[in-house]
Amino acid sequence: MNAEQHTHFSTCTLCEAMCGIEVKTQGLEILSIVGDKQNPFSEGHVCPKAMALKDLYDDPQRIKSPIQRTKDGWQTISWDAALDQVAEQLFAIQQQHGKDAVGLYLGNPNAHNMGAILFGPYFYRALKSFNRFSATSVDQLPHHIVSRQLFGHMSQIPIPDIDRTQYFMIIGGNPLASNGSIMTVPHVKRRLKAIQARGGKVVVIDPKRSETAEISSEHLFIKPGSDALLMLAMLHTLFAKKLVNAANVLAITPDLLGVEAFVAAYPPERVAGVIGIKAEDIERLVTEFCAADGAICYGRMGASVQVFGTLTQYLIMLFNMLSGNLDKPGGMMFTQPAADLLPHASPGTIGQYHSRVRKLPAFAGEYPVSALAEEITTPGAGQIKAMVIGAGNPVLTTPNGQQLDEAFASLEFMVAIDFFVTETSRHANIILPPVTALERDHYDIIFHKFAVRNSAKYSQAIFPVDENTRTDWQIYLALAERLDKLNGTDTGKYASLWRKQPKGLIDDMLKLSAYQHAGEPLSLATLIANPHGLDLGPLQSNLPAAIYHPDKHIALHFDYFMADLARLEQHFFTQPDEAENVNSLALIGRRHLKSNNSWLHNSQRMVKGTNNGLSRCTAQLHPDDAERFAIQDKQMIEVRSRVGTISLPAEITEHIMPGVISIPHGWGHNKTGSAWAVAEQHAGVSVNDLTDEMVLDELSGNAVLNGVPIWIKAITAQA
Ligand SMILES: Nc1nc2c(c(=O)[nH]1)N[C@H]1C(S)=C(S)[C@@H](COP(=O)(O)OP(=O)(O)OC[C@H]3O[C@@H](n4cnc5c(=O)[nH]c(N)nc54)[C@H](O)[C@@H]3O)O[C@H]1N2
Ligand SMILES: Nc1nc2c(c(=O)[nH]1)N[C@H]1C(S)=C(S)[C@@H](COP(=O)(O)OP(=O)(O)OC[C@H]3O[C@@H](n4cnc5c(=O)[nH]c(N)nc54)[C@H](O)[C@@H]3O)O[C@H]1N2
Ligand code: SF4
Ligand SMILES: [Mo]
Repeated sequence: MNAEQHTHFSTCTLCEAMCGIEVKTQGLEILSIVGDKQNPFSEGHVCPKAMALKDLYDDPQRIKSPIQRTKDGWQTISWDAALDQVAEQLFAIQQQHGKDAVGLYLGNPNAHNMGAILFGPYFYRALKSFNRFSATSVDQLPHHIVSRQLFGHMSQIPIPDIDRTQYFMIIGGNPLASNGSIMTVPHVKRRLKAIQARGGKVVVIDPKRSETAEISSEHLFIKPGSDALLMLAMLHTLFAKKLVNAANVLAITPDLLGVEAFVAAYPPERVAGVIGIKAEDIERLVTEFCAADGAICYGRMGASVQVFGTLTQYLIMLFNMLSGNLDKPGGMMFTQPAADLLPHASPGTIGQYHSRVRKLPAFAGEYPVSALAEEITTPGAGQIKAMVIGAGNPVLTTPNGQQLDEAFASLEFMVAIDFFVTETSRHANIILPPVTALERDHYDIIFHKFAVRNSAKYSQAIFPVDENTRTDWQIYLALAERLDKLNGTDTGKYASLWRKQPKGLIDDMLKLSAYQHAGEPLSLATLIANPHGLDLGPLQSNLPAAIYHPDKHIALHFDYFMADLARLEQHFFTQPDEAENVNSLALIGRRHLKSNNSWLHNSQRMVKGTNNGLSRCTAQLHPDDAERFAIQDKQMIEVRSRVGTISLPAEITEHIMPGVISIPHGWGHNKTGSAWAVAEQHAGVSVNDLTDEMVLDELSGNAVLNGVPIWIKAITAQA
């Protein structure tokens, strides 16, 4: 007899867009996943990745019980034995070598996991190690630092009010592939087209004519890594043309007009040749921007993971402020989520202490991940001897991944909280597998805060709890409790935490909210009763309440940010053109709608289809560069950087700026010992074997993944 069919309304957790989904199940089988048309926020939109949630659940290689590496291969062990062993090993290593001997790396999926966000910290605290790292420092670290300094909290980040803007300037973001980032925005294509339909403009500044550039009103190529110069020239123009219009923030930002002195040295003519955008175009962009009733200057990945990523994001924020677009409808606004984590979370501390080997600054309790390998391989007190990896694959996703791979092989112990044997977790002694996204309750505690409308939605797990499965929070809490016990720390709090669960904290936060539904205050029960989610209206102006500094002023911290102008001058205007640099190209990355960093390649549905006969892992280059280096389309080429060499097919396209080469990240599934049969057939190579752990955005320690110098040559005839 067939089990009954059920329909569940849930949320896709794969990217930041928070699309509502309708999931049909029968017994323990997922039958289908489609967009939830009744979801007021995503209105039925999904991208092809939504079905990957089913593939992930069904994946025959997904790990469902803890496994331990033995000389005879991986062996299944019980949850109790696995958790005990992990806690005992970590404790023993810390007893012998000190607390910092255990390192922690947290990957991107944690941000989509309320349990890991709310209960993971109990584990990190029990660990008491300063050696903490995460994917933040290959990503959005500059945004956090800018928000921490200006607005007083690392996560108080202004969000594009896309639905009301008349001018959307996108610098280094490709939302048509990524579905938006630090801008939770389902159906972004429709919303971008709507700007144009209401007479507004979408402008894309990108070294690649990306999918987003293709549907924009105007696209301008920019030389990778030079966005800070563009922003300086734009700010210069704002003052030179007397377009400053910052009445709404001047009273709370007394030194705002002081920006003029810092940008005086950057007229558009001075930077044009360096960045590849004509002076008159820079001036025109500024004039158009200021004429629009509601304009957004938004910079994302491309602008962040570069040599001046933090300075660029800072200047972008100054530009929004000085043009009167911060906190203004149609500009950059502060989302007010129903469950607000910010008042309960640390605002983030900058540079309070530094990494042991390279003395890189910590931010919010984490060191830059570019320093991880050296902290493992450099002997001395505080050397990392064991690693905990939670939902991350840094061997493929962080700079000089090859070096990190070797460093991981030298560890005494590793535990990975992951459901695959990946390029990283293959080094683990024990893998603790949580359930997949649809099997756990979900509330987007991070991405509701970054959304382009105020909204709230709680999704319950689509399958009943099974005593053989664990969610991430259960794993973290179980490890924390064991570690505290071994350390002789009071474990009194755990009984109530197990009872409360992360959803209890969500309920508490919802009850503090000013929002109401049907005349009643919000609570978990309200959201459970409304499984399509609640729309809580458009973004609202919220200054000065949005400021976390006690004086409610925006603090510009010229001393901190503008100090980087000296490095910028040195970098762009006084560096000698070394002979080798003449033949170098600038490496940039790219995303594809059917990938998600390193981990959806084991789904046949995600990797199938051809790219003009090639895999998706290609090196895109301009016809002029192909001719210069005598490279044919689809020919295998060798790409070399300071740290490594990879070989992959060339894809010649006019969509890329001359002098630039684009290679996607997250590929390179060819390492012995990982267990991803489909991914291995589409292995590709890892671009992070080229990115350089020694080149950083020095202000923040963020990795530089864009603008990396590389050298190419053809290696065979036609591939
Ligand atoms: N060159 C280059 N490198 C980049 C980037 C780039 O643009 N260019 N982008 C960077 C960015 S923005 C990011 S965020 C990083 C991402 O870097 P990482 O976070 O290190 O890598 P992911 O590929 O996201 O790895 C996620 C891992 O978590 C596991 N996982 C998935 N869901 C869950 C879950 O719910 N619980 C647990 N415990 N595990 C889970 C997956 O199986 C996978 O192994 O990559 C960065 N690297
Ligand atoms: N399909 C899919 N969606 C994803 C992800 C994924 O892997 N796949 N990853 C998710 C994650 S973790 C993140 S952080 C977001 C990121 O989302 P986005 O911020 O939109 O990032 P990308 O799609 O990588 O787009 C970055 C753009 O910057 C351009 N660029 C590169 N260098 C420079 C430069 O120096 N200057 C300028 N102006 N532009 C430059 C690139 O050509 C590219 O078009 O996407 C999320 N969504
Ligand atoms: S856009 Fe993002 S959230 Fe929406 S279905 Fe695709 S991956 Fe999921
Ligand atoms: Mo990211």
